[in-house]
Amino acid sequence: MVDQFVGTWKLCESQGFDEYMQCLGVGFATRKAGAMAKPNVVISKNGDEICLKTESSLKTTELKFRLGEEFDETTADNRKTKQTIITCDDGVLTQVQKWDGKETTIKRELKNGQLVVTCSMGDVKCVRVYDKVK
Ligand code: A9M
Repeated sequence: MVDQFVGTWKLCESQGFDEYMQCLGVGFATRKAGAMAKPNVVISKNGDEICLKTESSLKTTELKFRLGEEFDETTADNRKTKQTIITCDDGVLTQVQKWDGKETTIKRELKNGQLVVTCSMGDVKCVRVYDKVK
């Protein structure tokens, strides 16, 4: 059920983000900018189209997608992914990104009223927690 994710969320905790960005291949300066950013994530729905907007003073990205339908994506660190797919099962929104023969998974789920985002690539795991602001 995607409806539970709809709202505006603000980053409040982040663990392992620098290591995860290194694993993605993000350079030093961009990693420092990424570490400083305290983004808001705005999730909305229009029919079966979902919009996931990540807003920060440094950069804003917006994804519009339908569950289970592949799309190409340009990420905040400028990777050009092919056939990104986002599915929702058992209350977990799972995004799989593929680029240059690499793959990462971003899972979003609600725990105790917070949005918990777990990014994994190989053995590297990053957890980012967002509080609901509205
Ligand atoms: C997340 O909290 C985790 C998504 C992980 C995306 C990793 C992309 C690397 C970011 C590179 C930083 C670029 C500098 C601009 C700062 C913009 C802040 C964006 C950080 C995500 C929940 C949000 O869906 N995703």
